[in-house]
Amino acid sequence: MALQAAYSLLPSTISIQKEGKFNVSLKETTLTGFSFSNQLRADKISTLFTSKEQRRQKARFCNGIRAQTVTATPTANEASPKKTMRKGTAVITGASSGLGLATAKALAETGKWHVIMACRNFLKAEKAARSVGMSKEDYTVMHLDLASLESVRQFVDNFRRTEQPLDVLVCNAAVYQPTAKEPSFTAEGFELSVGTNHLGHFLLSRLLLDDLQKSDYPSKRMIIVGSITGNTNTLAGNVPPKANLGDLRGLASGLSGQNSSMIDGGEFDGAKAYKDSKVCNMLTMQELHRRYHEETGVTFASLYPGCIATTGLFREHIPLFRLLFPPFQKYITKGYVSEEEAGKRLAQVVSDPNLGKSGVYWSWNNNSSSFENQLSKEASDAEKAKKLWEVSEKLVGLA
Ligand code: LMG
Ligand code: NDP
Ligand code: PMR
Repeated sequence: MALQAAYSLLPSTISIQKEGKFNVSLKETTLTGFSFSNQLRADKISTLFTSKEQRRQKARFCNGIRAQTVTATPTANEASPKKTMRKGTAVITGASSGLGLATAKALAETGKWHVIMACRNFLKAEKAARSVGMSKEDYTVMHLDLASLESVRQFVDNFRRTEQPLDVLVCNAAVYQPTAKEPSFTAEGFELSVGTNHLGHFLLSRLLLDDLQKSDYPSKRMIIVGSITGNTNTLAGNVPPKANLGDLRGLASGLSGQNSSMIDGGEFDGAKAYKDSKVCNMLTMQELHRRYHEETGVTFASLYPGCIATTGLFREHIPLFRLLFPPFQKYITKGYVSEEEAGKRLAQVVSDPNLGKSGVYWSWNNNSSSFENQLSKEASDAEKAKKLWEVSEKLVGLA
């Protein structure tokens, strides 16, 4: 019965193998792995071109090679990655556990990055960094509580006072309240999941865009972590409750619980609020791309790193779920990835020249090769993205 119900949810892009295993999309199973030797060639070639016209030729040439290897192609506005004398500086929100911590570790290990761990719990972040073996010179912990817009502004001021450049911003932190019966609220009175995951990051990204723009780093990027569960063109996105922002009437009236704590104006549901917040994250990335990519040269991207079933995200779920969810994802859906692997994936979106295209929602196939994934109808709705932008601006005090 459960299986039948699950099958009936399948959209046309999802294939099911005979044994009853799920594959997220056909594209994932048919893509070939990407060839490292070709990439090396492309990078060698890139150093041979210097003038503007030569760079254009190089872009055409390298794009040809890349098209055979991965689906990513660098855009005209992102300068070709060249050797830089200084380390890159990446701010990662929620780097005290899970994906954020694994990404901080992966970047620090390259020796090319200094990571600003933007965390609500200073001591936890410091301990976490040490527990994964990060060296003191590779990171700085700075306080940021995304559930307070005042704290977001304070963080930006504190960061600017350090006079470090900002080369990459990773909006990663999130809360998930699957078992909450009643909504809880941020300092400014917004429902906690959307308030933290979307509104806190919305203000942070808008404020730090100026700093990113000023950076002289060859590849400046802003990444907002999305998820498959917000995309209703997938099986995972069809597990109830489904994401749906409706006409944003609840958000427009302040998400305060007076009228509604849900974006669509409906009854509170913690799992739906989280999935809605992920749709907001993916819409915001695309709106940033449309408004600012050309003008600033910043690459905007989102991603689904795979199902990291062991992270702290599920801390509020019932114990039975926490016990069964990792084996379910490992052996049944095959969507499971370790924190380490997911961290490497996000680190690629931060610094890999092949993933320099703006406006993309990245995913990985079973061979761990990246590809540009399709977002659901709602998560790619440009009208909705614009409306979300305008309503969010008002809520965070930017308009
Ligand atoms: C909502 O319910 C709540 O309303 C909301 O408040 C919030 O909590 C939200 O996302 C959180 O959940 C949605 C959810 C609740 O409902 C469903 O998912 C509907 C389907 C329920 C079906 C449950 C049966 C599971 C059977 C799995 C079959 C999948 C197909 C596999 C094909 C296999 C072929 C061989 O649901 C739950 O919360 C229930 C808890 C779900 C736990 C998920 C783990 C499933 C465990 C399945 C056993 C796996 C055992 C692992 C061992 C593998 C060894 C090989
Ligand atoms: P974790 O719970 O392990 O990490 C979330 C991080 O966010 C923690 O460091 C947490 O801090 C931080 N955080 C929560 N609230 C705030 C706040 N108010 N201010 C600042 N930081 C805060 O979960 P994951 O690593 O799994 O999640 C990371 C991202 O990955 C999220 O965006 C999630 O949506 C996304 N994702 C996760 C998937 C998964 O399967 N796990 C799949 C797809 C996407 P603290 O340590 O203090 O609690
Ligand atoms: Mg889901 C290909 C199948 C697939 C994938 C990749 C995920 C990812 N999930 C899949 C399938 C299913 N899940 C099926 C068939 C079920 C019904 C048994 C199911 C159930 C389920 C639950 C109850 N899944 C969940 C939950 C959660 O509470 C998680 C959630 O929705 O959090 C918002 C979750 C997730 N499943 C995933 C991923 C990545 C999650 C974590 C949520 C996220 O970060 O977006």
